[in-house]
Formats: sequence, C-alpha cells, structure tokens
Amino acid sequence: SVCAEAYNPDDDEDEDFEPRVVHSKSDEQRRRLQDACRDILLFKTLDQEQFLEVLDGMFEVLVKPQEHIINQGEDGDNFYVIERGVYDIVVLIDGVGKCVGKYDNKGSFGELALMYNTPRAATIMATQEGALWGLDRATFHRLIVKNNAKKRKMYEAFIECVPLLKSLELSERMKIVDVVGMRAFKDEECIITQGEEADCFYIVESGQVKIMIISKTKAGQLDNAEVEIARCSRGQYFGELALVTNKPRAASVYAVGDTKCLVIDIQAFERLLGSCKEIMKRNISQYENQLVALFGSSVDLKH
Ligand code: 1OR
Ligand code: 1OR
Repeated sequence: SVCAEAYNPDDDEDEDFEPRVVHSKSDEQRRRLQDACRDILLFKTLDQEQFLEVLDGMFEVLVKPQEHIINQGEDGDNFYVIERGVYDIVVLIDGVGKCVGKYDNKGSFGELALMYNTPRAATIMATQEGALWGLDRATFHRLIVKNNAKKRKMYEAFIECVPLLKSLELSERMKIVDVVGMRAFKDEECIITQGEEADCFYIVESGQVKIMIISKTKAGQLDNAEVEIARCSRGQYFGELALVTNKPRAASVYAVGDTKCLVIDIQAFERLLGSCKEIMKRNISQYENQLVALFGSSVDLKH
C-alpha cells in the first residue's frame, strides 16, 4: 500500500456481515435529509446504492444553543451532516480554546476521527438551535472509509501531477483524496458566481473552465457584460482567491465543454493546503500584472 494509513478493504471482510442499520423516517424527514446531503462532498463519489444505504443509516439530531456536538480529544462516535444551524469550530491552542472557523447552515463534520481512528481534532459547538443528521461509526466505516480505498486508486495518479500539490508529502496528498468530492459540469454551466460567498476550492480533472469578470465599461452598456480573463485545464486550480483573501468571489467561472473538477471544502482547504498558500499567494500577486497587460490598467473592474 502507498502509505501507512491507506485502508485495505480486504483486512476486515467480516464487516460485510454486519447488519445494515436502518433508521426509519417519514417522507418529510427523508426530503429534508436528501436536501441536506445533496452537496456533501464525501458522498459525491458513492454510487447510488451506497448513497441510499447512507441515507437509510442516518438519524436526526436536534441541538440547542451552546451544545457541544463533538469534544476535542474524545473518541469518535458519529459523523454529522448539517441540516440547519451555525456551529463554531473550536481548537485548543496552548490550552486555550480558539474559534478557528464555523459552519453556516451547511456542510459536514466529524469524519476525521472515524477515518483515521484518531481522537476528535476539534470541538464543534452549536451557537443556535439546529438540526443535524448523524451516521454511526460502523456504517460510516463500511460505506465511506471503504470507498476511500477506491478513491485513492482512482485519483492517486491525477493528484500526483497537480503542480500546486508537489510540495506536499504523499501521505498529505492522499489525505486530500480522502475528503475531496468530484463534480461534473456541462458546457457553459456556471461553477462560481462573482460576488458570492466562497466555501470551496477546485482543481480541474478534465475539460476546461473559463474565468469571466464583470467589466465596468461594458456593464455600462449591457447588463452584466463579462469578459474572459483566463482559462484553466487539467491539473490547474481556481477558486482559491476568495478563500485566501476572505472576500467574495472575484470572478465567475464557467465550464467549457463537459468538465470534471475535484472539490475541496474550506475547512479541508485550511487544514490540508495551508502549506500551499504561499504558492497561491505568489500566483495571486501576478493577477494584477496580467490584468494590466489585458486591459492596460486594472481599473476596469466592477467591485
Ligand atoms: P473529527 O472527527 O476530528 C472534529 O472531529 C471535526 O471538526 C473534525 O473531524 C473535522 O470534521 C472538523 N482541524 C481539524 N478538524 C476540523 C477543522 C480543523 N475544521 C473542522 N474540523 N481545522 C480548522 C480549519 C478551518 C484546522 C485547525 C488547526
Ligand atoms: P475566487 O475564489 O475569487 C473566482 O473565484 C476565481 O477566478 C478566483 O478565485 C481565481 O481562482 C480566478 N486572473 C486569474 N484568475 C483569476 C483572476 C485573475 N481573478 C479571479 N481569478 N485576474 C487577472 C486577470 C488577467 C483578475 C484579478 C482581479
């Protein structure tokens, strides 16, 4: 196997004989659950049958303000998908709890302790009333962790040739593979909308994307006139700017032909790509120069 933590599905065949966990749900619950799970990256590489098994295994958890759903240092019991609510991510730094991020009415957490058999890496606290969907450890293992072995095989070669990730250790790159989702876009489909809030980062796996920016001069004559400023193809990344600068999306991004992208959520981005940020910042500092080359100045942008 490629690294110490790689999971070998043949090691525990007996898991296949564990009974399937099914928590029955009303139609209305099922609808809410399906909505909450639609964009969960960890589910994006499951086949339909596995996905339905995941939904069957999930159970509703209602939470109150200040409630700790997860405590740093404890053993992992469940994985959680957010239906609604805002949750602080608190990490002990020199013995003092520090809020390092939050989940705002979407996303998921609690996968790390279950994937790697480690103590909980952070405390997750509800800041208001909320609703979650839990998935127990055994079911998470049987469906998600087993799928990770397949994911590593599928994406290992690709991830090895992404220039941005060259400086990482192999084991670090494989941890990225464990948590990425894959999304397919049709020709002209909008992937990122300028001005929106950012919660993820993309790497092009196949096809191409074009980056379009709203031009002030053109917008004067025409509503939302966009001009193309760049393209990205296999191995290139986009959507980093808003995450690095903590600002809204600086441009819109559209698929050119059928396109597939790896998607990394903002928490995984912070956790796993922190050491690549310097490279990104260096490239970002080039954007302004490119802009001047394209338009003669950088004042043509609508902010
Ligand atoms: P877990 O099972 O370890 C806590 O339980 C969960 O918090 C963890 O899985 C992740 O799903 C989630 N570092 C570690 N875990 C994080 C982080 C995080 N953010 C969310 N979780 N960092 C913050 C990144 C914004 C890095 C902190 C140094
Ligand atoms: P984002 O999160 O802001 C849009 O979402 C993405 O488009 C952005 O991250 C970048 O990945 C990309 N040159 C190249 N890429 C750009 C540029 C850019 N702006 C945004 N993206 N610029 C120079 C133009 C020649 C514009 C700089 C403002």
